[in-house]
Amino acid sequence: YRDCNVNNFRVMQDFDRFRYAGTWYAVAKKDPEGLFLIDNIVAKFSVEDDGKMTATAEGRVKLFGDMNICANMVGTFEDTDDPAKFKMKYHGLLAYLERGRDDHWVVDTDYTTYAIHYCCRKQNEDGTCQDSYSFVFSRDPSGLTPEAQRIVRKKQEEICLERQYRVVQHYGFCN
Ligand code: FEN
Repeated sequence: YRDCNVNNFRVMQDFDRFRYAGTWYAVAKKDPEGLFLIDNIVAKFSVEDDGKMTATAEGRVKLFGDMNICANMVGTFEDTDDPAKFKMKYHGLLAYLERGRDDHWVVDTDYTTYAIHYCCRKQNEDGTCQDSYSFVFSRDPSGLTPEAQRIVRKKQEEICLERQYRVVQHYGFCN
């Protein structure tokens, strides 16, 4: 049986931010409530000289009904006592884009093909998640291998989000 208490979710063991650095293409996502990146989502992670992890993300967002823009977002990460769990402060390069502070958990990765990210914004009384978002990342924009897909599906089940993802399209909107 499955434990959907967020505090009991297993995350990546011995997470290595240096190996995680570089470009990741979102190939699937589970949206939070409210505004979010739509598609063409690419994240780039770096490790600064002081050892802190930072990232940028771009993706299409829809403003005022039918105007599409490519949103450039910047995230800075605070470490916690778990190496795979961070607090991320983020903002958009344009003032009207969303800003905030989210958890940023690396649930699983092999560093070279796939990664699964998770954020719970709001927990229910029983510790399950009320408002979450999650990305499946790939080093290859054309998608994941069948082996990686199998691992990802299993992890999505472990974080109680099976069947809640949609494919993220890449058609060069932000290039
Ligand atoms: C993540 C990892 C890499 C760094 C960052 C990440 C998270 C990015 C988030 C972006 C949210 C963007 C929104 C944009 C917006 C995890 C990929 C930073 C959480 C919500 C609108 C839409 C419509 C409007 C105004 C703003 O502001 N969208 O009228």
